[in-house]
Amino acid sequence: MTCYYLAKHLEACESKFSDLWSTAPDGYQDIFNFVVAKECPASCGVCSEEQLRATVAEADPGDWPRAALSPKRIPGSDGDAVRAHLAAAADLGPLVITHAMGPLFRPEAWTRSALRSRCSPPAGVPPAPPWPTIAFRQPSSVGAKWAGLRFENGAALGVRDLPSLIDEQDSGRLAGVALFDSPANHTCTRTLHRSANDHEPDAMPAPRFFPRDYEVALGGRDGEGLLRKGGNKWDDPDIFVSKRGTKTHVHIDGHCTRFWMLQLNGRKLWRVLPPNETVHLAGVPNEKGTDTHFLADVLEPQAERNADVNASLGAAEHMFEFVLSPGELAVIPENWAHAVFNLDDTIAITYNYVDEANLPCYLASLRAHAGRLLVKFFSQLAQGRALTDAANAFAHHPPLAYYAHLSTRAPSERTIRVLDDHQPWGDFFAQQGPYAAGGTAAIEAEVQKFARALFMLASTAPETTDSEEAEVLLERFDQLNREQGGSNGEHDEL
Ligand SMILES: O=C(O)CCC(=O)C(=O)O
Repeated sequence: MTCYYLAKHLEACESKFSDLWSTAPDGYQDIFNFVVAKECPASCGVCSEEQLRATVAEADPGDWPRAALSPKRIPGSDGDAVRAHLAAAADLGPLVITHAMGPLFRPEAWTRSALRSRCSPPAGVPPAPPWPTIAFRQPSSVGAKWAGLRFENGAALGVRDLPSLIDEQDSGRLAGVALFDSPANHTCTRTLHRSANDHEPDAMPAPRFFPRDYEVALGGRDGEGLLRKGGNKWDDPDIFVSKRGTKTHVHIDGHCTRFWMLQLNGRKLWRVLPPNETVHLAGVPNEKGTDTHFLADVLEPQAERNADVNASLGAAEHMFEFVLSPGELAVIPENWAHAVFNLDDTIAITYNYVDEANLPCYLASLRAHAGRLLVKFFSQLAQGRALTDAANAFAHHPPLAYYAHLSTRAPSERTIRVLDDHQPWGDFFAQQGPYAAGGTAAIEAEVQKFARALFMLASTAPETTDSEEAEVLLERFDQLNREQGGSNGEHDEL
């Protein structure tokens, strides 16, 4: 039983976390004031102050109990080899592309001080939301939250722009807080090469190895539209800025997405495990049964405080380990668990995506989600919600709209493409869907087809049994959706 687990589940405890944390390690006081003292009322005699401190201590990663595997490393100039690996990455595992951006990457442009000065808001312009996305470890999140991290918007800890986060990290006040998965376009526009007309030196274009993202297929030219994360423009790519010694607990990225990470400053140590090894990670399903969090600490397999759950890590035969250095780009395939330790202060850009390789897996995960939404749709109708209103609202639900769209238009060809050149991000977004030219009106017309399918689904009340409800609804929805013109060939070329 881990300390984390006890903290979360034991009610009969002798002392309080807030007492144990009364003197927090340097750099963690503000986090603890903010979170631990308020939110860890449960505690227990088994947990010692020493054990709790160790959850955030700057311990170097412990050795893996077996021999680690090394991922394939391919130079960015070898597009064919990259493409071949990406086509089979779900089986082969992670890939490191070396010199990924060629001469576009100049290390001196990506130091902390260079980033700080490039990302300062213009003089006289007060910082405005959306605030930077930050994350930090808290003892009760391990095994209970994605990546063992608590996410906040920066304003919760007084961080309203990237320069102030860098300052607070360096002063030590927020050394344990990372800028994590923060939309780069909001957090620091100048890090991205947005269009052919913007001549921002050193801004990064979309890497040529990943020209497709089906998750923006219903989006428009400038990233507007019905995007997965709630319609936010330019939700990806994301930027990460972390201090040495911070770590991201083992986790799996959601919805079968793959992601790439381009390392811009400092080095990160990665440990990556194939889907068939997650059984050794002491998974805890979340309450909804839609995700699993892990108690085992793959970055500290020998840690005394985790001896019970970490013991099973020794049974995991395949684990890839690598260090990602500036200029290198890592690709982590869908459903591969991974953990990261920042060996230095680091800066990186990431993008989660769906292309021909992981589309079937993504569609299967969307289908499960769409089934739950259809059940919810019917339960709202039963509670008296007006049909037109409900059909319209649910048709705009990104997972349902994406499922309706992609399940009828999934390309038959699964060829992975690699372009000749890196592209400005605006061009990247523009080429994702057939709707860019028509703007949001064209996207809306498309969504209205799903609304009609929902309307007709409800009008022909299905006879279902509880256990089969979602599946029966999905089958009918699929049929009605096709009839609404989902596969009329008009937009088949995504
Ligand atoms: O770099 C990090 O700290 C974590 C990156 C990661 O695991 C992810 O984005 O899924």
